[in-house]
Amino acid sequence: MKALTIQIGIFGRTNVGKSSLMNFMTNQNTSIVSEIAGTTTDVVHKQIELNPLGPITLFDTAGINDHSVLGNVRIEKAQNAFDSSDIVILMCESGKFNEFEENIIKKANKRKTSCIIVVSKTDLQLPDNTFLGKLKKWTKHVMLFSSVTGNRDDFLNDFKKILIETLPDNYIENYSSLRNIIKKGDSVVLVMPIDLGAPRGKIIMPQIQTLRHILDLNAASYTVQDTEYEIALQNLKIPPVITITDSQAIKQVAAKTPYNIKLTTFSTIYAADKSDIIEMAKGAAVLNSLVDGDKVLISEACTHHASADDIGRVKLPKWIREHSGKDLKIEFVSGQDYPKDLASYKIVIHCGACTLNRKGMLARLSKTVEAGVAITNYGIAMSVFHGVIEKVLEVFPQAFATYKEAIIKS
Ligand SMILES: Nc1nc2c(ncn2[C@@H]2O[C@H](COP(=O)(O)OP(=O)(O)OP(=O)(O)O)[C@@H](O)[C@H]2O)c(=O)[nH]1
Ligand code: SF4
Ligand SMILES: [Mg+2]
Repeated sequence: MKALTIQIGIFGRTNVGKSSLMNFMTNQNTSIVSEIAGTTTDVVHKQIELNPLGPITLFDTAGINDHSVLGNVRIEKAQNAFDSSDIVILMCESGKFNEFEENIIKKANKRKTSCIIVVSKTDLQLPDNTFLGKLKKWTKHVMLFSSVTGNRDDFLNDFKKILIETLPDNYIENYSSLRNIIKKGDSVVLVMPIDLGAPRGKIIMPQIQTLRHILDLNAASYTVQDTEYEIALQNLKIPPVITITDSQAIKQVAAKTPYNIKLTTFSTIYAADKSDIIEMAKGAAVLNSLVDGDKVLISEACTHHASADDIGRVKLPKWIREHSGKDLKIEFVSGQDYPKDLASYKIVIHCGACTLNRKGMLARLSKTVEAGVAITNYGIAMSVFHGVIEKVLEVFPQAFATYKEAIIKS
């Protein structure tokens, strides 16, 4: 399991603060911290869920500058941790970056492993510009850290941004949120209506990807149109663990789904796999508190030809006006260019972004959130408008809790 996660090793001199960083990031006292150099003698690892990237494994290692303190076996273990790291965190203190640190970066470069330099103990001494300039020559990813005065959320948010930029595409692309929902041997019903909006002779991307992830998980899927949904439920000897439906049919499907069967939509799964379901759920809550004059941006990642009952151009504006009962200013944008100035919008409702890769969608999401604007996607918004959002989010407990919390606050 560990091998399937992103592996990040923390390296640096003894006493630089590696174990403190590990504990700070995991929010647990996983590693022993002490002022005695050479405290960590073995590799300590701990997994954390770093949404939206999924699980990452952090390794805290022994400082490998003082060979007399460590036996060869331990040096070898730290070396193995280095070899299996997808990303290397190199810690140093302000003003102390010499041959030892340079060798670690050189080794990482040789393996084409990205390196993030974390300057530690900044409460004691902040690095000056000359020192920072020196570090930037080695990597553009330099972070400042203090285990005493640092804020965990801020640090992890900055860290996530660097990971998204740094990690090879295949780490970012193949994330499947379904692995937390179904297991080997489970049954899943997929509802895919073939309506006017469905492309001729094809199955759309979010559905194909979900199907593929179900196969990868060795679960069984049963695919029907909404008109055959009840037959599917009757035919299965054991009820499915979950029904996943196209958002367009969510209302009818929800009405026919017994309470013991979980229910979600392809768009919700797509949001979890391709962007950040927690942020999208938080954004969805804003749809319940819009006021007159609020600006809504409907954003599509491609310029497809809009049909007469197009979801983005026709249905969503109608539903959002009906749901809010407010006088809203609704604008549209489509294609490669995402607006630079987002601050005037209250919320962005984004399409599924099937033409963007995960990095691309995450970049749009972080730009929006940084501008202080809410974001959600078409399918999640539709679940809000049809009154089924809580059922649909139940399979994503953190997103569900965030949605509820945001509703209470608004
Ligand atoms: N003031 C201050 N002290 C720190 C900070 N981080 C770590 N320390 C202290 O520095 C000492 C070493 O910290 P550790 O986290 O054990 O360092 P390490 O790199 O894991 O050390 P070894 O396992 O011995 O290689 C401890 O006394 C910590 O309390 C920091 O951000 N600020
Ligand atoms: S990029 Fe967006 S608008 Fe274009 S087809 Fe995919 S989901 Fe639809
Ligand atoms: Mg340590």
